Amino acid sequence: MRALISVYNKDGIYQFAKALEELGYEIVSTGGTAKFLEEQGIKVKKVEELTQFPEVLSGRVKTLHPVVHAGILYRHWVEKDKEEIDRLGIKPIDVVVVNLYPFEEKLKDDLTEEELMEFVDIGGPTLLRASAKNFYRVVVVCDPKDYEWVAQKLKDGSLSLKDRKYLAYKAFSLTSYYDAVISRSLSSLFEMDTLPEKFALPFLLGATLRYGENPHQKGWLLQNPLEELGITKSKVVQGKEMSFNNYLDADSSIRLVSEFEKPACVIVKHGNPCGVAVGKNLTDAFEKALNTDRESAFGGIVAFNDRVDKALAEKLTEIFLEVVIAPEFTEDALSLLSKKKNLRVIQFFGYSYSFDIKKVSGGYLLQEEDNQDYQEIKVVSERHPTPEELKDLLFAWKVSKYAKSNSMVIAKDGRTLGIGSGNVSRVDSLRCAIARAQRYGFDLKGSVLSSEAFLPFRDSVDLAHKAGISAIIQPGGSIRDSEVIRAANQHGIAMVFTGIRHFRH
Ligand code: 93A
Repeated sequence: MRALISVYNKDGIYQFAKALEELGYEIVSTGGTAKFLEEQGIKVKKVEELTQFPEVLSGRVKTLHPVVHAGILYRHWVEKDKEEIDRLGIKPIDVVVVNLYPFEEKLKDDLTEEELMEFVDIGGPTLLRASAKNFYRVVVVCDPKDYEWVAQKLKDGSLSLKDRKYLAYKAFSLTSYYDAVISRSLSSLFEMDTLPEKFALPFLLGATLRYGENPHQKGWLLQNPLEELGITKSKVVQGKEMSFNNYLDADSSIRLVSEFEKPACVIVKHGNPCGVAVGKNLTDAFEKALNTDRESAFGGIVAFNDRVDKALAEKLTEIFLEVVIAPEFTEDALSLLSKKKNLRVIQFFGYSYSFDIKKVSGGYLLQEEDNQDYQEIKVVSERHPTPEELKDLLFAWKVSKYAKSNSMVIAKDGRTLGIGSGNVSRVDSLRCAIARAQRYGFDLKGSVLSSEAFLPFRDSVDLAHKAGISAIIQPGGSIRDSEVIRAANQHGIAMVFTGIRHFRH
């Protein structure tokens, strides 16, 4: 019996090699691994002895040899294979233990292109793929976490075909992931601006969730290792495990809150913002966001773009919230929040734009993320917005980007007063936004309105005027723009066009 061991990360390899040796395996190893094991008293045969060929090109070619690969790929149940390896004097290899050059980790170091390319492992993935292909006979181990149980099962003879299939599946998952990391890193390193025709989406299982959107659906969290930031890379500081819906809402909230200057607060419910504010300080921003719509904020997800302190934590514990997210928490804030056992507290480290994927039956829709705010702010009405109105218009416009279509956002003084979203009719969203604002006694006089897509009719302008709204921001581009602008002029409303829309489905 023969085991080939070639590992970059030598952690735990001595114990595993020792176990294999005791089971009667002959250990074959590459240069560094052989040296490491020999120093600890394990008898090792160098791959070079096996192949009768030295490691060349500074180790670029070590195991890429027919004697190695025929030893791995040999099928003892195929007569011709048997006859061939006997004739060529090749001995079968039964266990292959490999871990790869750490290309992904080296991306973080400041290496030159040439230095980085040396961390692209060629022989290692080849060993893994060959062994995984031949799982009927070969045991392939690519993760140090598996050393212990594999050794144990080899010892008591209980390593099953199912185990070998699992190990093979793991090896192929690793090599596909490894290559995807290389491909995507090179796309930025080489400044490629196109996507390859076929490209892998290398996801890592981040967590098995309690369930999906509903309890009868299974759910998982997948991490894209090529994206450094985002909700899947955040830290759960305390509280119950995050649910599928928590992740969705938390994601919307960190993306929206990241759009604003500090200090800002966003409260999200069912994927929609229900209160957003910038403030004098974070507590002020929170109170304003909360008071947009206290009813909807019940059980909400709250995100901040600055450090949460004790005073704010006190306020946060007064109401029922599902998740609190911030880039930082003071110690005393955390100890206060920790009294609420079920409250999930998440530290996030930022958010970066990448691709947006939506599932449709039989495939996916892929798009660039919506990372453009507007083309140009063009005043189309007779009256120009005042500087205060313009500030509020741009604030509300950011919120519109994250509210599901059709949405209408009413705001004033850096805070939302009423948000209507996810309606199939735009004017209904406005009715909803006004009703919400009025329910809490807000005076809408001098407030502004943002519509994430064009106003198709003048009805929304008329209704806005009746409610006291004095300025409107929208993309423009409707065939009835002139009618809509006329309505604004009749009411003395200032209207600006952005030139782009922010549909969100
Ligand atoms: O440079 S390689 O791509 N060429 C090879 O033929 C080869 N075979 C194994 N790298 C190769 N390996 C890798 O070497 C393994 O994946 C492992 O990470 C590493 C172990 O080398 P050493 O035993 O010399 O430390």
